[in-house]
Amino acid sequence: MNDPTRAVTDAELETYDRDGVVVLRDICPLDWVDEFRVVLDGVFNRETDVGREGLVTGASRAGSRVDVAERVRQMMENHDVSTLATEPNRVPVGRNIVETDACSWHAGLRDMHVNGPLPPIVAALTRSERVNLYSDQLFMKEPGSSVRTPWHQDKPYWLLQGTKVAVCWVPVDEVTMESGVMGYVAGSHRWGKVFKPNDFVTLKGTFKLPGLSFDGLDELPAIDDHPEDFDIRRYEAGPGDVIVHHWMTLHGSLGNTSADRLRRAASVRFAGEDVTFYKRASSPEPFRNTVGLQDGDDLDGAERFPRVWPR
Ligand SMILES: O=C(O)CCC(=O)C(=O)O
Repeated sequence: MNDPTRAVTDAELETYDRDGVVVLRDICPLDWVDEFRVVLDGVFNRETDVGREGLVTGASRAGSRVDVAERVRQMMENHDVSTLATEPNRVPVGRNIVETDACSWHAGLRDMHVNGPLPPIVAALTRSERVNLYSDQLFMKEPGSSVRTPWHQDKPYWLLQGTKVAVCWVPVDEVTMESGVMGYVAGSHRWGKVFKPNDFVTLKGTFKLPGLSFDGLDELPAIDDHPEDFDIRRYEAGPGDVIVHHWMTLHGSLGNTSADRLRRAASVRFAGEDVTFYKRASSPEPFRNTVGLQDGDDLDGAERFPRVWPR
């Protein structure tokens, strides 16, 4: 149950290298996905007072949790609605939870990242002899929540340096064009640019958090204004599938505008063999001030980044 159902093919490797994203169909055992869904639900539906404080302090040991739909509803009162991360002309209903770094406090979730099917997949795609877990982010878009995950690139958010960073996006529901399909700008991992990190609440805004610096970072291109200029791939996906992207690939998702489809997924982040710690000035990670490593240090030096491959 813990191994992938099959090996990554040469064609999939080639696609990942060329496009910076690849869809691996039917690669996770369904009984593993069933268990994963239960664990994710436990996180999404628990009673908690964890909020976005960690984003401000960087000292959280319980990650951060934001109901983006709730925040957008509040912001609609005094912001230009067209700048907010919603589908046009929609008022979000229900929840749109973004839960960051749950694997740092949830031992069961962490165990599924460490001992499940993802590590050998990442080792194959990044051609790495060794892989460490970095962190995770869990996404739940309730029907009608209509909040997009705006276009962004992961590199400016993370406390890492290197090239072999891969992200596994693992859906536990059927995700359709209407229920929050993921989109990727193919080839953008090779543009050589690092973009200002999006704040996830507006379509183009960046974080206004104390201590962060975006000096030297690039402005995000206006992808939604000129979609024809970009090679945008949207992939519907469901239980058993994993979409893997390179950390420099631009990506985002549409809002869940469906009437009755719940859309839950985990983004599990891994570091391959050339990756080291880096206290990145633009990183809003809620745990950024807790790691205790120096720039250039091996990730093995921190308990929160366990070695996951070889097993
Ligand atoms: O599920 C989503 O909407 C966004 C996922 C994401 O940004 C990621 O996998 O890094």
